[in-house]
Amino acid sequence: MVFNSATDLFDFSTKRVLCSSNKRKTVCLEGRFPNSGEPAIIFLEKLPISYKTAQNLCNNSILEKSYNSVHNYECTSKLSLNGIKISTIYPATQKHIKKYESQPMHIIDETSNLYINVTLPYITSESFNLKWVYNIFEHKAEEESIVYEDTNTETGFILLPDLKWNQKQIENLYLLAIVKPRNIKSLRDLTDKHIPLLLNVRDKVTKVIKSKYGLDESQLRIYIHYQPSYYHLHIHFTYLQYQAPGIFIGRAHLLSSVIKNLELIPDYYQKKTLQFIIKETDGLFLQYKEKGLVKEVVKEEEVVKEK
Ligand code: M7G
Repeated sequence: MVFNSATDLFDFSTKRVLCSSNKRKTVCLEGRFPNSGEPAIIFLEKLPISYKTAQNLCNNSILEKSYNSVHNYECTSKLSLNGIKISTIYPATQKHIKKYESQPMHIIDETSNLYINVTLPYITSESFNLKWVYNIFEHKAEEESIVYEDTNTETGFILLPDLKWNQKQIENLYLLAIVKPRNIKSLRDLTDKHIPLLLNVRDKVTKVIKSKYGLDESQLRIYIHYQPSYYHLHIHFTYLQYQAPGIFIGRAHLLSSVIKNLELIPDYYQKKTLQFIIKETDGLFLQYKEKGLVKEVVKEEEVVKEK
């Protein structure tokens, strides 16, 4: 949603908190904008303190001694140093709401058979809309944000800032390379034939990041999510020191390992059992649960009986 004035945002009425994180300093709210029938999500995130901001904070703030210690202070800074990034999703579908809602998680062991018989049919019928990706390709959206474009239909890609990055400081640098071929849904579709594509993305993006943002390849976390939210292959580039969401084991696969695996075994990702972490309310989890494919601990009495 594009706001004509900040008033729309101020008048957002909150229905509930979907999730929050003290560590990441974020909170995600479900609610409604004034005069709109459909639900919306707003995601608020405190911005990292860059070196420049830190200096300004020291020079331009009111400091009060904290009540419990002589060494701690509470700092009230100028509004301009107190930025909060706000992202909105409007209209928000039930799928969006589930994606952001805090939920118990589970780990699934997906064999190649389970991929073909459970995951693939589900993602073919149910995955998130890719219109935003095609709009970017056709320069109908975010054209001014494109950092680099390689137009080759087999090895090309578009590099642009991820929605999560406000581009103001490298402390939370987050860029996305979206590949040009439209037939690679995820890691599962990658074979040795895609090595030139992956190398091209890695080599060109790291050069661009070095010249534009001054970071070396060794300072970047470069990875692919499995399962992704959007089934059109894209590669995440984040600053290594930034604890970006989704960098944990069970979600992120380092690009360098992906390339090495494909060099060793051409159909590695068609054969491999892949583990993924998924929320309990996710439709894909429910498919696995219905089919009795979620690992559960056998009750103690049953173990005793079997002895
Ligand atoms: P993912 O691995 O499919 O799943 O990543 P995730 O969203 O659970 O991480 C998709 C990435 O695309 C995320 O990092 C999103 O923040 C980003 N993204 C999603 N949308 C709808 C947009 C968009 O419209 N523009 C941009 N620039 N990034 C987006």
